[in-house]
Formats: sequence, C-alpha cells, structure tokens
Amino acid sequence: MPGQLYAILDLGYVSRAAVAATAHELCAGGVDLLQLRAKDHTADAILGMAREARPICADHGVPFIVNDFPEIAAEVGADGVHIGQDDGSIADARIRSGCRLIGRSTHSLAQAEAALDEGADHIGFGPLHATATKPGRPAIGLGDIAEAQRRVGGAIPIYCIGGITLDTLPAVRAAGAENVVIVSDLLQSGDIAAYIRRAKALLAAPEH
Ligand code: TZP
Ligand code: MG
Repeated sequence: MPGQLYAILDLGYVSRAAVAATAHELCAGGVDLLQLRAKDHTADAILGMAREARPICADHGVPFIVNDFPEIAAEVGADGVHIGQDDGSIADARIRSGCRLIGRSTHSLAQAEAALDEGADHIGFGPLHATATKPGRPAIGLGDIAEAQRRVGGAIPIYCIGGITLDTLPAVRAAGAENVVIVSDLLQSGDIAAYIRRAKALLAAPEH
C-alpha cells in the first residue's frame, strides 16, 4: 500500500488570509489528512480558521484534524484532534472533542508504545531531523523507525515527521517509514499540487 501524506496547514508558513485557499490546494492535490496548526493565534482566531478549512476537507473526503484544541475540534465537527505529550490523556481528548481520530506526538519508541497502549488512533514520530517548524525539539534520527513500525505500526498508523523534504524522504522510507508529515517544504514549495504528486510518487515506491 502506498504510504500516506499528512499535511499540516501551519500558520507559521501560511497567512491568515490564505488559509482557505491553501486548504483547498492541499486537499485537491491529494493529501491524505490535513491538520490545522496555529501556535501564535488565539482560540477564537483558530476557531474561525477551522470553520473555513473544515468544509473544504469534507468536500474532498480528507480527514480534518485540529491541533491542540479539543473544544474547537468539537465545535466544527472535525474528524480528529492532535495532542502533544503534555496535553492530557487520549481519553480526555476524545471526550472533549467527540472526534473519532485522536493523534499524539511521540518522540521515542517508549512514547510511541505508550500512545498505542493509551488508545491513540495514530501518532506522529519525530522530529527525525531538527526543524524550524518545531524549534527546540531535538532530532531523534532515523534509527528507531523500523522498530516503531514493528511494535506500533501494525496496530495504528505512524506518521514520521520533522525535516522531511523531497530530498530526505527516500532515506526516511528506506529506514522503514510508511507514512509522513511534511510541513515547511511543502508549504514553501511554490507549487503545492506538483509537490504532492512528487511526494506521493516517492511514498508509492517500495520501501526497500
Ligand atoms: N512535530 C514534530 S516535528 C514538527 C512537529 C509539528 C514539525 C515538522 O515540520 P517540518 O517543517 O516538516 O520539519
Ligand atoms: Mg500540541
């Protein structure tokens, strides 16, 4: 099966005014999931963006995930909410959001296994490489991807993340990754549709 491409519409790279158009480009281009992430915006502002992006994702059949805010996910009827290591339990996020998909960021094999045990529906695993999109978070490298796939990836999807580009993706795949999240390289590419085609071609190629 081809690996999945999870896009994050990150307001560090996309202006507020471009949220709807970018959501449309990402969905029409064929991403498999879309997350709204807006670290320096108020909950009210994020609710407004989520209201714009939500129906665009629905029109394209792309699951829509809200980062950090279970109540906003609930308010707009998102498919999912994504939480970090310090954002409370999966069960609590599920109750507060009412979402069918609860994702958790993980930064080690132990955290990946813990998220599975706790009932996460999918996980982010990384950052594989240091990245300006998540400053201050050390790179974990590619060495644990294959073991994470063995221990966790058979039960729930693992989305490898952090510094993935069209240039680094082949090595990430060769290290055993099935699915990836790409943020800055995709959003700054200048041609989202063409970028997605190239990324998905790499994800469809055999891993080894
Ligand atoms: N979590 C771990 S790395 C990361 C997040 C949200 C950011 C990945 O962004 P980029 O630009 O693809 O490195
Ligand atoms: Mg978070």
